[in-house]
Amino acid sequence: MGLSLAPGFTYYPDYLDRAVQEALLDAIRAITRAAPLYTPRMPRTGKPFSVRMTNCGPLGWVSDQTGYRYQPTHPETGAPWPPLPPVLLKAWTTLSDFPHPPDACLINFYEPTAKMGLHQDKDEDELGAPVVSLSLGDTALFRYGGLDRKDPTRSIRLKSGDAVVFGGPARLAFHGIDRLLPGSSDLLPQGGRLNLTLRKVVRAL
Ligand code: MD6
Ligand code: FE
Repeated sequence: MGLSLAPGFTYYPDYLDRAVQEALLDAIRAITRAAPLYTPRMPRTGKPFSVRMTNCGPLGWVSDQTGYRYQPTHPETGAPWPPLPPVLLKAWTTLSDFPHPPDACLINFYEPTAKMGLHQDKDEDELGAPVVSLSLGDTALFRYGGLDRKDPTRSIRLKSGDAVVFGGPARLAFHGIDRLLPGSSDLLPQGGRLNLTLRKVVRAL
């Protein structure tokens, strides 16, 4: 039972209970052992992101000096991404209302000072599917606006266990993370935040 914050944008506070958050964290630890977090770089400038990333699923989103893209292998190890764990497939089935499984789950790790600039998720060919986002660890200030970068924005706090879904008219809305609230969760022993975004990349319809 979610709260509609804008057309196509639904917020599910406390979607994952503590036991499921811990199980998901264990699954992410196994994923990062096989596919280590790496530091992506901005296209053209090569400036490093403050967030580290990895992926699971058949495809993963990567960024380097040559651009943004989805690819089937880790950019540093060359290995295929690990499979999507059942807990993520279940969240997608329940939240997406889309009749095909996701192709990709991008895993973002935020140190206490990391942030993510305002952006659109538009590297997917299947824009009929929503993006399903799950948060673990420290609370983050999540900013969202409209389809134009200059549209007015609002902010919500995404805390550990919260889910948000960006679909329909919100699928290409601008959004970003302004900052974390350090010390707001004890899920991650060293603090910080994990965000997982599930996507259908390849056209299904
Ligand atoms: C984050 N989230 O929460 C970044 N993208 O750390 C995203 O960039 C995002 O939460 C698309 C849909 C939902 C999201
Ligand atoms: Fe995004």
